[in-house]
Amino acid sequence: MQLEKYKIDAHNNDLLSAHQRKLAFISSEIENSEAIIQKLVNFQIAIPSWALGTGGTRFGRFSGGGEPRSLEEKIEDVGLLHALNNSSGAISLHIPWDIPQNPQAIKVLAAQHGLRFDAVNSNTFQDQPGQEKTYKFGSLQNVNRDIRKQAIEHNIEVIKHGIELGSDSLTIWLSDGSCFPGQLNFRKAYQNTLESLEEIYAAIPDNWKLFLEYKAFEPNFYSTTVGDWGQSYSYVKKLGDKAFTLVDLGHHLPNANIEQIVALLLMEGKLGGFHFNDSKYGDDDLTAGAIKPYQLFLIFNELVDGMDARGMDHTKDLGWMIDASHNVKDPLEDLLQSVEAIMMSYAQALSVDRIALNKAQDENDVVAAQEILQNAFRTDVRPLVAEARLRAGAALNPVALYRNLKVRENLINERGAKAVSTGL
Ligand code: LRH
Ligand code: MN
Ligand code: MN
Repeated sequence: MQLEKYKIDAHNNDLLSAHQRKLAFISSEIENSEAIIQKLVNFQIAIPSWALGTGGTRFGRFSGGGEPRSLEEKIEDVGLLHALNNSSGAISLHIPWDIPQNPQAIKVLAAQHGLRFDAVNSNTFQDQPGQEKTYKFGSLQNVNRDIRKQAIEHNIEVIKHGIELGSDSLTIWLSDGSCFPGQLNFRKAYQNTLESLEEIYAAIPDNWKLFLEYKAFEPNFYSTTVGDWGQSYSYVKKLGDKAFTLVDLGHHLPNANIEQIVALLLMEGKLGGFHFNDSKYGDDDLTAGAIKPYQLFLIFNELVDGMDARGMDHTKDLGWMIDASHNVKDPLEDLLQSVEAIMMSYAQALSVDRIALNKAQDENDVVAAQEILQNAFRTDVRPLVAEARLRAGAALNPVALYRNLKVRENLINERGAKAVSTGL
């Protein structure tokens, strides 16, 4: 489906005067609003190819229809998102869920939609049809050298696909671990995993990054071999300068202080990037900001502070990705909501008066510090995010335009009501 520019312009014209009123107010409230808008225009969040279809649970999956049936259609869907919000200019592929048969043509198609390829993800948590050896008892940690070798080779294969597409990072998430005490020798599992990672790391090109994503539980329920940020950090530290920890917001034990984890990883130069989502219980993969928006803001507060302290480029020096996929929403509407929530948190964090905050911290003025952060969080920055979209030629209200244009209905007409995407 094509989203013509004149339709976006007509939508924007309808909303323009109300938008300008709100923008004028917020610009008078926030001193650096112009600089924030510029940063928002440049900020891009990668869309995972596996979030374009309705996710499911092990109890069922309820497709909404019109889901992308091929990598080409997934790129088209991300292209639609990007046309609507100008903030989804990259796609993250999961291999072998998405194998580019003709990488050159795929690259051209992505470029036509203004998209680039973000991190490529390997998959050694499932057995694929025709696969020789099983990952039932782990992949990179496995007691069997041949199984480890198969998993290493798969990762190297994924790097090759990524190089062909112009990607510059590999994300490794391992489901490796154990379900029962005694099943695994923790130290041997660690050593095997480290040696396997070293072999993969040796195949990482010089201009690439390796992201090691941690997760506390699931599918293993007693131990996970890369179970928390400390474990990931200990591996990436040993691997070298191209290896970093990836934080997926849903992968922590309840009440973990994620913003503190982020601050410390950044300080150590080992924060690689994010998988944004939200959750109430565990790895629920709900829309970013749907449950704990204050936490999302506090994370961005640390990011802005820490990245600026290290002179990092907000747009390039970390990997920004969404990782969400659930059961009840139209996935494209959900992704628009996630991107909006992330942009709002980023804008709010950029509006924090850092000099005043530092002063309050240095004077142990707890109340003032809290006031500064909560003021920023309670400020409605949506007009700034909308203005960034307007300036970039995207829609003032992407979800409303998506609905007005009946995008899902069109996709169902084109692809069929039973079209179900590959992935989780
Ligand atoms: C694991 C995870 C990881 C996978 C994705 C499908 O829970 O977050 O990032 O690659 O889900
Ligand atoms: Mn993830
Ligand atoms: Mn996850």
